[in-house]
Amino acid sequence: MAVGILSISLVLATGLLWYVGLRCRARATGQASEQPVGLSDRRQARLSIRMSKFALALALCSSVVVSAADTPNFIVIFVDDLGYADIGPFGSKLHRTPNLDKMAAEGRKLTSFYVTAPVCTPSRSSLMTGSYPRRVGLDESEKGQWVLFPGNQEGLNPDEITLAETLKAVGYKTACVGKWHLGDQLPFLPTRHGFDSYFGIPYSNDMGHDSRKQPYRYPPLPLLRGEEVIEEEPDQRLITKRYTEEALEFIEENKEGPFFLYLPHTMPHWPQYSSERFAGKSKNGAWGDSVEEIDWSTGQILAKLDELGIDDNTMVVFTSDNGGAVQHGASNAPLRGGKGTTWEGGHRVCFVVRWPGRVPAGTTTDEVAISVDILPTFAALAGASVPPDRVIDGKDIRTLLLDDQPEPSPHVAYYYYFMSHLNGVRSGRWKLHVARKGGRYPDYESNPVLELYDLETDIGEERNVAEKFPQVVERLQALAEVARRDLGDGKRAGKNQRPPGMVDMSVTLTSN
Ligand SMILES: [Ca+2]
Repeated sequence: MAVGILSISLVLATGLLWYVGLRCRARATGQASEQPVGLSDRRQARLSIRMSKFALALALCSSVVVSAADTPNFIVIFVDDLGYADIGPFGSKLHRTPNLDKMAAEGRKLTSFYVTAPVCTPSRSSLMTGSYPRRVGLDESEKGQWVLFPGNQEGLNPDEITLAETLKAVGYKTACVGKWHLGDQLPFLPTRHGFDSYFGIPYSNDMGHDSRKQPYRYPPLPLLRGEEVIEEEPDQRLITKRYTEEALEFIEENKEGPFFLYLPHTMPHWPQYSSERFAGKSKNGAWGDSVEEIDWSTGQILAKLDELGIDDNTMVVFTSDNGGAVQHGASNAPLRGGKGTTWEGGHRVCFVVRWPGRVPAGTTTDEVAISVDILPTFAALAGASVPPDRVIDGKDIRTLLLDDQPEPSPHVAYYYYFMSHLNGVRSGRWKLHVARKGGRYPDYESNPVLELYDLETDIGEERNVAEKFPQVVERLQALAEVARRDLGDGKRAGKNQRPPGMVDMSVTLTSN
């Protein structure tokens, strides 16, 4: 009853604030969303949507209509650079992953699950916002880099409504343990984006001293608790173990639920490390060792849920932030390419979901799903609302996760972007490559290509059938044009882009 009254009053308050927020925004920016996004526009837009974000937060609060007993806990294990075929359920014979084998046997595999970029930062921006990287301005950094580096001015815009904020608004406790990589300036840290707590190395583990020759390109690698650097150059051999301990502690403390635990592992991104129990034990060098330790970690988490009796009320997702780094030991078989490419091996990742009694055990679906879908799907399960004042790309895919006979994918098209460039589009069984990156950083540009592959009969993208199916090419080219108009392509601005967060002056978290 109390919740009901609270909801009604919040709805009324929200209506008023919502109106005020929209008025403020309209006054400050006019038709800002129709304009190309420049730096000064970015600052202006940032100011202008602050009010509407406040109203939104209240709007999300007001949707508390599902009682806590009905709402599941969520755990997302987001592994760094893990290959499609690096785990048993996706065909690895090299790595021993008994816990993931069991998880898949008790849950469902999605074999056409896509992230939105073949590298860290842009991919992570989509998981948090339900939007393509170009929509939220994190397709490439302000310096034209493919991910953010220590001390960049850019980060995830504080005005974005994240997955954590969406769930927090309906009473979830939230924690981020691991690699954030959406900006290292104060306004961009996890604790400013809806997470009650944070513990981890905030960006890639090669962006420190450990793996670089002198003179060092980056300051010492920081380990953060909350917003404080608690260690410099932490012993990376222990990082998976420490993340796991933090995760278990958070689960234990919040067993009454509901909670959202986001666990983006630092490993097996180069340079790989693992603790003594795993180091040198796999058949695939340091890569295999760290993958097997992540399997162990996942087993610890599942065992904890069982021990606490919250197994049936917790959805666990295990996936990767981008395709496997083959040069370091990953396998993306049978997919072509890997990390940093727009072949399937760069964008399609392994995905296992488990929720006993809700996700049908031991099943697989090949329907297309995208990392942007996590936000609206979790929101639907939690009784939360997706941000109504902006375009997001994600769809509610509860059917793909929970139904015995899932409905077809809600996505007419999936877009392969490399940094700012549209490189391809998938629709149904067909994938059209329209461009491919050339050169090396900092001169990445995409060169036009026209190649059509039938992913149903040619998952390895070996036979270009563009000449044989001109009408399919034409249909997919039209879909590519839809993306260019909406999200932009290269220097061409899209009409529905939002600015990234920017600070005027940046500092690094540690100094040499
Ligand atoms: Ca990555």
